[in-house]
Amino acid sequence: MTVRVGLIGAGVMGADHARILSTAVSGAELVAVSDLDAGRMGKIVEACRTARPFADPLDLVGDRGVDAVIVASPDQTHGALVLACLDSGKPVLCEKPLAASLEQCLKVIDKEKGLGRRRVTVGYMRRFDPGYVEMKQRLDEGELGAALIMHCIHRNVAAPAFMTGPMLITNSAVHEIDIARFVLGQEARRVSVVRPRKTGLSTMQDPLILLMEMDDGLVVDAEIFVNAQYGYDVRAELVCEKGTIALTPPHDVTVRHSSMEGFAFPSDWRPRFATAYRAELQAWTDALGCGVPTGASAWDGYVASAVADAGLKSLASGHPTEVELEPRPALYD
Ligand code: ISE
Repeated sequence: MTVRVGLIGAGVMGADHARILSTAVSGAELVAVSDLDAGRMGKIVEACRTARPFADPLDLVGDRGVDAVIVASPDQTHGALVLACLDSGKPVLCEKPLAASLEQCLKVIDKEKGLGRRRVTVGYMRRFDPGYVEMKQRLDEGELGAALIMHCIHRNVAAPAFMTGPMLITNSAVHEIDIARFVLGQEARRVSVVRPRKTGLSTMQDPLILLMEMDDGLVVDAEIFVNAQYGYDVRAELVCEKGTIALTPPHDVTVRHSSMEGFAFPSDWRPRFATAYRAELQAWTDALGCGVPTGASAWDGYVASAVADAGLKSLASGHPTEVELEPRPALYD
């Protein structure tokens, strides 16, 4: 059976999801797209002839020809659209963050609990990146002993115009929060944000360092630098009792030229995480037919946002902030 997918949001990520879904995922067909910008929406309809345009995203959600929805609209619209999908009983893959407030994340969880089954997947695609998957697997195998420190680096070329200071945490650092939870299998208990000297190329606190103290005392440090200029660069190294595990820079060739050796950095996250995005969409599609989604759940989305929220408080106060989590409902065990 082919799943008929509707896409809300035709920006950078929406267009990428549309392309991947139409060219590299089996068992799904893009049948609808909605965006406030008719030009962007039109481009997707033109590239993907099976997609009908919808001016109103709620009409898309309610349309009987749409079986499942991808939400890739601006961050502040996510929560309401996910709730609308749940009202229609439709599965939804929502880009991160799950919602703009913790209250709204909890509303999503409540509604999903009421349905009695998981319908929401949050687009923390790094969970499908082969490097992070192997890092987790090797840690779980136990040969390296316990993890002590996780070092993370998250650098973007330049922040988009809509990026605000808090978004370094709610939009970028949330990936580090989620992947640390995924790899380590632990929750962050306390968060501190360190403010290094600011780059002169931005008015925001950029870079910043997010420090997470995890359940059993191990520490995760994540440098977030969204105007790093030279390329999109994501790194991670896990320091364990008997060794380390680090992601290797993903590139196909090394070039030697003019007395130098090197490789090119991608300009953003789409090429860097291309394998992960495709695997995420395929896994989501496969689960729609037969069972429980394998990606990040609404609970994972809530926790990432709760840790980010503690980070925002620490950024404002300059002090470490405890992470407060609601009890985890059985649906997410
Ligand atoms: C962006 O929204 C993403 O999701 C990227 O993966 C991340 O690296 C970037 O910092 C975010 O702004």
